[in-house]
Amino acid sequence: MTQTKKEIFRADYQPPNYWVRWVDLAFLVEQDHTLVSARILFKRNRAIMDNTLFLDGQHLSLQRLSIDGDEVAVDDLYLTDRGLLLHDLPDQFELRSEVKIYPAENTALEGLYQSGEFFLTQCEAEGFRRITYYPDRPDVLAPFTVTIVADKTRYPVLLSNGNRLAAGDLSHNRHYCKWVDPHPKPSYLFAMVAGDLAYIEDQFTTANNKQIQLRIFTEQRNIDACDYAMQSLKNAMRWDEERFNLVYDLDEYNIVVTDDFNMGAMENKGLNIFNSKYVLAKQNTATDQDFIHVEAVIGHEYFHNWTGNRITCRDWFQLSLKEGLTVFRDQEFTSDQQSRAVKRIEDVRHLRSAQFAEDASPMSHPVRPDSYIEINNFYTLTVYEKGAEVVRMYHTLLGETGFQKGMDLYFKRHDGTAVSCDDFRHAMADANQMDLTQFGLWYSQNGTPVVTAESEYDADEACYRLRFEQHPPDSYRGKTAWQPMHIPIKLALYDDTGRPLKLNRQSDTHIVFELTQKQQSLEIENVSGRPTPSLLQGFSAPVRLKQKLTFEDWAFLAQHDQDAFNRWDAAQQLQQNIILAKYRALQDNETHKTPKLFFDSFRQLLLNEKLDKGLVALAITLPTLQSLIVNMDAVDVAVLHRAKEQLVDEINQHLQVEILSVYHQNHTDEPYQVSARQVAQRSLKNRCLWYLVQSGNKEFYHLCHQQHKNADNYTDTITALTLLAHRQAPGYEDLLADYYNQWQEHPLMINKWLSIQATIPAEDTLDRVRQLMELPVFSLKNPNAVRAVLGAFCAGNLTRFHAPDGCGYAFLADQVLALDTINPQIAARMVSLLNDFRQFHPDLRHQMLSQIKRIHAADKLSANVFEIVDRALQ
Ligand code: 0A1
Ligand code: ZN
Repeated sequence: MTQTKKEIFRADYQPPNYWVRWVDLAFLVEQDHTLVSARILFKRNRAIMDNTLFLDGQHLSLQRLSIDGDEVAVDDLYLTDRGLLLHDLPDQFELRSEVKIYPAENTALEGLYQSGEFFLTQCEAEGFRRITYYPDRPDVLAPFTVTIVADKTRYPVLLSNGNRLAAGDLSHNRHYCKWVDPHPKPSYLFAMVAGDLAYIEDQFTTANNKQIQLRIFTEQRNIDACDYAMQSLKNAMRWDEERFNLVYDLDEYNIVVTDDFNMGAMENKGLNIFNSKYVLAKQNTATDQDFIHVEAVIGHEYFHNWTGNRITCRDWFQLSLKEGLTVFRDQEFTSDQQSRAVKRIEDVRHLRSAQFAEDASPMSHPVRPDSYIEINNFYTLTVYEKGAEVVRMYHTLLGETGFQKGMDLYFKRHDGTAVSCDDFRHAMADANQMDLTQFGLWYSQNGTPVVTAESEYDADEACYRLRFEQHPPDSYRGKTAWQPMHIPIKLALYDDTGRPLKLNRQSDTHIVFELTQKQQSLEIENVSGRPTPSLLQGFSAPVRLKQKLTFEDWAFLAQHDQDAFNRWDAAQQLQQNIILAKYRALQDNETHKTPKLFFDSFRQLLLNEKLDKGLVALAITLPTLQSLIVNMDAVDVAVLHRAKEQLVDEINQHLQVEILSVYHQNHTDEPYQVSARQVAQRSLKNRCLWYLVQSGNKEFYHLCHQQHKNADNYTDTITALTLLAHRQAPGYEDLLADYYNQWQEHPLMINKWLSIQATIPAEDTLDRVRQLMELPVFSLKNPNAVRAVLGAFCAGNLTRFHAPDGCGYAFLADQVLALDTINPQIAARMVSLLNDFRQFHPDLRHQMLSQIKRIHAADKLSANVFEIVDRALQ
């Protein structure tokens, strides 16, 4: 093991010794290398009496360097593989440097790298140091001017941040482009692109009547798949004006699309770079979910322009300042465009299965972490998704008006600067004259708090009392004792006819109870019969709520709750209870009989025509194995899978007629649209098809083949193909072969084909996966392909990944070690798939741990992978 990076602590934050006044960069792009010339004006930070300056720099070949025109011999510099130390510096000086870099050799996809035939950059979090020597930290903000020079034939498109100022021809078939970004920004928001890219364009007129030029650049072969993304961009720009009063601030907005990207997309000022997965979408190549994700990610990156770019992070510990807030904003955008209920349920489903798992794992960390070795390991569900829940709680506590007042004050105070999560909290508090001191614990205490609720009804007094208690999470690992948090609990009470009770003098039928103490009670008077409580409506806080409701109570809520989220959740609780009961019975060699009430409740939801069909589809979707495992100990995955299958069989036995009829009712031949109504209808129909095919009945295989053949849209085709392949129904291999022949030149489409096969729940799937990885369409260098095969197998095929002989774990470890030499960021993401080892049966857990140990002991591990496995072993 070689670990070259040390642990960095939030408490050690120091402002920089020098600020940067401006940056002027010039890129001379050649095929095999790029020459980067930098002119940077530094000015000493008067608050600090230190005239040394450390400039980050990695994988740079320094050609020359001068200070105020005086050349410094490279041999005289304090130069290491992490950067350059300058000392005895004047108060203000101009640094000039020239470095050579080799983008085609950069497989880590950080800094300047090659994708296909073009070059592009990724600088967040610390990629800029692979481009030039610079104080590569988010609190150093400067305006940038960038000139790019390149061969005109090979690289006709030259882009950078801001507005294009000039362009023209040069000798030797070269040309140049000069870009100016007037908004001071940290280096992580820098971007540049050079290549032969096609584009589509459009305009947007802002609320203050400015015309913005919008362009999406992509390789020619994808140019017909960008229209939906363009429309999404315009929707996002309008929405941010209307809901947040935020208007775009440059003359142009450019997006570049690449197949080679470590994450989803990047919000570089005025020049977003997108993973092709979140831009390219056409009716015959994208599912409804793909379209919705495109709109959400386009929105997310656009919203960063104000929450992230105009106001950025003081240091990387504050990452959730921009990410939590921007995820909250993109969630609201999707909720306003699509179905709010469905969006909330999907987000919480993801949070409770994946973020709760992270928060119970060795990687558990607060929303604002206290330390890290490799910051790229902290682009986590906790920082993003739990961070968004924290922002949502301000919204729940303050209401839309109060929240917007807080946002206004935040921009008024901090526009153009780099700030902390505390600054955001203070703006929210001050704008609303509210004390949010205790609320700050959401940023500092890790783990998922547990809230228990007990109720008491006093018929004589007509009084109903709810007693709440909050408990520290098992995984809490702060240095000080855990403190009770400020937890908003939105709730309602229903009488036995399903009508909500009036809860206060204002006759509100729901209230937000603020749980701030360890134990706290709420009393409601004039309650004429024992009500059924609906607690934590809309999932008003990211906690594990434990309440003693009966099977009948859950069924009642599944039928009556007016809060769509809690209605879905009640249905889930019923399903979860049954699956767990079957799991225990299987372990004890007993049989479990599902109560009739369950099927009645299921039928009511399935056939309820008044409900949003998207909600019905979710309510009849059984919990995933992953979401069950988070709430269990010593899990035997194979038995859990069998328990779930038993329930599916019983549902089919009792309700197949109804399921088939709902399928047919929702199988229309309307022309395809990505409208909320049609998306909901397809999701319900395809969930019904899932049940039908699970029965193994040939008639339904036929139905599935019919849908596959006749569909006019990709959602219906790929669903049918997936169902047939996962059941290994007759003919599925031919369908897969046809698919490959049709789409082998299209990486996104092939990735779906790879994922379908990696998630077949069959004994020989690991062999299949190994074969798939030999195909020319697969490469460990491509993160999307790695996620499509490895990610899908390990996270989406739990029975095979957790095969009792441990072959799944050994396979993952082999791949992680191979990947680590290519792309440490992706290797670290993949090794994290072993992080939940504590949840499993000792036979599985020990094998998972032995693979973690094997990786830990390997030579030359990246800091990225080292940090994950080292934490797991602590
Ligand atoms: N800020 C981006 C996510 C992102 C983070 C790191 C990256 O490279 C290591 C790339 C993108 C977002 O939130 O969309
Ligand atoms: Zn983001």
